[in-house]
Amino acid sequence: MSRSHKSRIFIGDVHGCATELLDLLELLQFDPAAHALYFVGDLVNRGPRSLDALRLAIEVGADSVLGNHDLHLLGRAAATRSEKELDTLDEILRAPDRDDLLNWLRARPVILTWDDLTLVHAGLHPAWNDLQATAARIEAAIDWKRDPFEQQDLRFATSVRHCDAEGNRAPRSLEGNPTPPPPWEPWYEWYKGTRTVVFGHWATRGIVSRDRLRGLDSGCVWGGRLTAWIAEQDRHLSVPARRTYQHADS
Ligand SMILES: [Mn+2]
Repeated sequence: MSRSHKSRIFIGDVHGCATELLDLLELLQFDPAAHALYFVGDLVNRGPRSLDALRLAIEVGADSVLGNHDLHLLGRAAATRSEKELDTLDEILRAPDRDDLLNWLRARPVILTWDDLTLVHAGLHPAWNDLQATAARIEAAIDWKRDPFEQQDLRFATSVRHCDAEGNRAPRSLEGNPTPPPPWEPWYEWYKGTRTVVFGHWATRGIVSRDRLRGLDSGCVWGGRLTAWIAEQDRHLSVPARRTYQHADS
């Protein structure tokens, strides 16, 4: 079976929930000969088994776009970012296969596009029309010797929630507000593209199933669910979190 005939399966934010990832792959009857597997990013951090989640993604031949927590891990490894209170990244940073794992993660794209779909961790800027060119530009500009969040487009793609029509981000003071006042709207309200955007990053919003939008972060690490979307069938499958691993949101 050629790659183009495989069903594409997208999995939401794993955040180190490797046990639930195994549960979900079993429920999906995941078969690498029949399925192409993609993660929306944030494979690691906050949850209990980030090392296993990362190793598993690589072992099963999956691909992923970079999420803000993946970038934070790479920043910590490069000492361009410092430890945060809720980080659960030490087991990766101390692993014997650390370099292989980090090299794999560092090589992941920021945006992946097909004729019909786009995969990005958080969201797309209203001014990004040619997504392939935008992705190439962002990826070419990454300098791993600097804090990745200093690069504004990279930061946008991996962390936006609300923005205005010009793509200006809502101020930090409004980050926790689910319905901030105008002009702030969820980034996807400004999306004019034709491809369906598959994304994660927004556990408090949860599953988004609207025209040209498939948001897959159902908050597994917060005690919610881990969700997969099978593109070829337009079908969701999910498994419950075995427990609540984190209580704060971010
Ligand atoms: Mn995220």
